[in-house]
Amino acid sequence: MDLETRAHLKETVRRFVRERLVPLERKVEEDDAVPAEVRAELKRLGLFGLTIPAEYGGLGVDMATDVEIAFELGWTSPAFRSVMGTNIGIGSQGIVIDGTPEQKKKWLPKLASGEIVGSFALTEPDIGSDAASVKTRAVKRGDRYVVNGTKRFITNAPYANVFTLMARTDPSDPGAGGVSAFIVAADSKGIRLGKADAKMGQRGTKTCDVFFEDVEVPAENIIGGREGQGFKTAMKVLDRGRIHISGICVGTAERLIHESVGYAVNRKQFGKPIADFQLIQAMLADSRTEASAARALVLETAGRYDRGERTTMDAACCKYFASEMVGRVADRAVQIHGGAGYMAETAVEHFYRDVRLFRIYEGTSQIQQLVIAREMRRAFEG
Ligand code: COS
Repeated sequence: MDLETRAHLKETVRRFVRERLVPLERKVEEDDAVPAEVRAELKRLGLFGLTIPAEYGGLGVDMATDVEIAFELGWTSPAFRSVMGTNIGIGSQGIVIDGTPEQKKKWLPKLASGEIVGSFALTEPDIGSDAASVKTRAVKRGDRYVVNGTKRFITNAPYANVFTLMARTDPSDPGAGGVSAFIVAADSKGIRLGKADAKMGQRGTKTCDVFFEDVEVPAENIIGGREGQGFKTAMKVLDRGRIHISGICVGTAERLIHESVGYAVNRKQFGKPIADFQLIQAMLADSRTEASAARALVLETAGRYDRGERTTMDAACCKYFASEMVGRVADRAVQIHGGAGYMAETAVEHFYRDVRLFRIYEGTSQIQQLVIAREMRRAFEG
């Protein structure tokens, strides 16, 4: 994508977010749903195909552009991004990164256009951070696999047409090597959805359990065509996803800072704007400094990703720092708003709840710390 097209895309998304989506935030909170017409508009903008290569009908942006767009999308409620978030990220990238040419040709054009929704099924009732211990089983029978198991908290599962499913194909290997990734059509016989999860925040995003009962999956749907690669595929998907989520965290922090400055300038106490008080100024300055640091780290990491460097550690640093940062910024935003910040009328109230998830999904902060330390040690020991 040339620089001019990239600038145009960014400007289009910025305007759409600020003029169309921000005014709908309260409605999304109240309805716990994104209006259907917004889904259609996001499709028309091409955003479902943001990261899918142009040869398959997507916009095929590089990581640097991906995070620039994430900065813009982060400005509004996470529910809007979630509409196409799995198609952009964890619901398509397994196929983009490790899929066979036939798998790419079959699935990516429809994911890029938004005709179908992709979803990523890794987490299970007993398997969260310990992702290599997947219990869902896929047993080979002739030219198919028969899948049994339960997946939990699966984002966009209620809308999904296709799952990237991690299942154990080799029961003799209880770890990462026994796991394979499959492309599973959501209308396959034997798939059942649980009821929508009731969540702390991120209203309008949908997650639920997915039950697989003797689901038959064609053997050709194993991602990359080889057993035992599924955990690595999942990790590569998450390496990319973590940079994107970090971009979203930066965008949300900047929105919260915008709300905070606006409130501090207009709210008067003791006869003057609270922005005149140094204790308020300190909170604003801390938030701006931390958001700027996260922005720089995310851009630097995206550039390195695009240059083909190994960014597992850097992606974890981004996710760890940016998600913790936006938690602090949201907390200060509520504090600056005082009593008003605790009330549902202000945007900061729902963002405070929304951002809590960023420290948990796509790897908790503690998992990011573990990945960072491991990579440091690996580099040192060679
Ligand atoms: N890219 C490519 N390959 C990777 C990788 C990466 N980022 N990370 C690990 N691998 C490979 C390893 O090289 C190893 O391969 P070999 O056996 O050939 O050497 C294999 O995968 C197993 O790796 P490891 O031993 O490090 O796996 P662990 O079980 O120790 O797990 C953590 C590592 C904890 C980092 C991993 O399970 C994880 O990220 N958990 C969090 C999961 C998560 O984010 N869940 C959120 C829900 S999904 S939205």
